[in-house]
Amino acid sequence: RIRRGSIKCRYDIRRFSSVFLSIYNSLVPSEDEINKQKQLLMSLKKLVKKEWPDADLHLYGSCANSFGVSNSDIDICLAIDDSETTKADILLRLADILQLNGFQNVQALTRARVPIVKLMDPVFSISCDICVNNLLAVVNTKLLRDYAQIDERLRQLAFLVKHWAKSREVNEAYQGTLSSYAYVLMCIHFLQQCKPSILPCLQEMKATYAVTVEGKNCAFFDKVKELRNFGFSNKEDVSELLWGFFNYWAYQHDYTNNVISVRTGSIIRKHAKNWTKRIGNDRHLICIEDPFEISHDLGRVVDKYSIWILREEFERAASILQDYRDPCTELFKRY
Ligand code: 3AT
Ligand code: MG
Repeated sequence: RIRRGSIKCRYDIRRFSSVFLSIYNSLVPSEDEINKQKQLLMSLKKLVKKEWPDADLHLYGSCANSFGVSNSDIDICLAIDDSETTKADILLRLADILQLNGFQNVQALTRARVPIVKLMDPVFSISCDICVNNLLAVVNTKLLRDYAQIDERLRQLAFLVKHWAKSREVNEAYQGTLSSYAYVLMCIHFLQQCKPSILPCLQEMKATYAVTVEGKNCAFFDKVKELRNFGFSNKEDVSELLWGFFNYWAYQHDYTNNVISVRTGSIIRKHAKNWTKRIGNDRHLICIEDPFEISHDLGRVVDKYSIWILREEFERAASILQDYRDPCTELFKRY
């Protein structure tokens, strides 16, 4: 199957920039919401410290990586010494403490791929997941947050892509489509490879931040304030980038041979990673390398059925942005 996108939009896509920006602004969480999240974190910290004085809580995921739309759930990681006990026991004890302190819908999911306690805060009605010692997620959260500070177009693009993915129901990793984390990495990759590039590759630069987590050396340049002018020579705005993103995933990406890699700021061949054939449930039909767990393909959840859904959706989005007189409503139309 060979399909090609056009290089140009039929209408001047910049005419829609203000509409896209107002959609973006409507998705950004308010100060008030962020303060409520902070207060919830503080009250949870107090409870945790009382039981485990040496433990701590860290926010991760979209409430901390700056790609969270308003009213998202919040993700929290409990950092604790688990050498003498199991994660499951810690979670069960935590669930008891939360229940005793008035939290609602408390549930310990100890058999999940990432075991968590779910809860709802009775004051602000914020839903929250707490995991144990998932420190790689805390570090990848920092990487995403640091990228977001370099150029505001990343945040604009990623919010619109996430909003599109949720509206079109292609943001459900357990149903064979992609996680929010995967979409943000796809946006970062797109802005790294565009010409002139809008984002650098922080992991290829001199490391100013380095930690070892689960035996993995996580190091990158994090003095991102110094990179504020990095993408200056690229004048594309959010509407052009959104169209470019969908055009890239619809027509330009080589799904047969290539892996996108934010870690190297470029493309890697599937051959080089041994991701050429299905092993178990890992099919590697769209390959997105995790920046730290480099044996981990975030596209592995995509199966031979959902890859077609995804690619059809990328093509649909690209063609709407290319040909429609008024693309904004159609693009985000509920599936
Ligand atoms: P939402 O706004 O909640 O959709 P999110 O960024 O919070 O977006 P998730 O709730 O799916 O995304 O995941 C929470 C965080 O967990 C995001 C990332 O730091 C980490 N994470 C998620 N999936 C993976 C993965 N497959 N590998 C490594 N880290 C992951
Ligand atoms: Mg989340």
